[in-house]
Amino acid sequence: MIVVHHLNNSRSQRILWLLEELGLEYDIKRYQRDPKTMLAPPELRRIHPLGKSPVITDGDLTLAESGAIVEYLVGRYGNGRLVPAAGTPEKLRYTYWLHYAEGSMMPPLLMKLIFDRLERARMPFFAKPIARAIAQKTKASFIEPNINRHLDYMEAELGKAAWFAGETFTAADIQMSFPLEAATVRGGLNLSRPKLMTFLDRIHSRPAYKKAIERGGEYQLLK
Ligand SMILES: N[C@@H](CCC(=O)N[C@@H](CS)C(=O)NCC(=O)O)C(=O)O
Repeated sequence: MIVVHHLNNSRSQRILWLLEELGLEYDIKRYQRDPKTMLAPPELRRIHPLGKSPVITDGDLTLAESGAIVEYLVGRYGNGRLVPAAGTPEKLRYTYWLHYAEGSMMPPLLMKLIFDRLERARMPFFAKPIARAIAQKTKASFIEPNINRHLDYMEAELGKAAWFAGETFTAADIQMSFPLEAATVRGGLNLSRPKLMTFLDRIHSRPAYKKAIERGGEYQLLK
């Protein structure tokens, strides 16, 4: 049986969604973020040394890293579903977006989260103006322009085809959901980028997405 080690409000929601799209049976082992630090609890490090979510176990196998989990699940259980045919331009686009989500889009969104928190953090009064100035300067000069460039790029790419890899929905769209959802809460993604917002509407209306939310529980992305 596949077990998803699922942290509330996290990327592991994506894996539940993929499993629902594939119609596979799975169990969920739940972990709660520390309400102050928002970090995963130490129990998750017993499953994988990094203690990050998602991690899956499947028999003797323990696998972390969302992209690797997606590739494993579609490869082992997909029977060709949710992946373009080998050797096609769509397959290359699929591979590109599967890696882009965590490799390129998440880093500036994570930096935004950290610097937003630094700006709001409690600290001695004399340190606050300095911390705020550093946070604001870093966001304005580096992080926000970077995020905007990514958003413009993805908006243009979704103008070329219905889904990220082409005209057919694939697991790359599942992998891309998390950075785009995160961008709506902390990256300034809104209706000024209609293709991306329509993409989110379309994925949110998929029955498998809804079922995964029902099973996963709380899914409020961090600000
Ligand atoms: N690139 C990794 C990132 C994993 C990751 O950072 N997961 C977050 C949840 S969204 C986490 O476990 N955060 C809690 C912590 O760092 O303690 C992946 O895609 O699996």
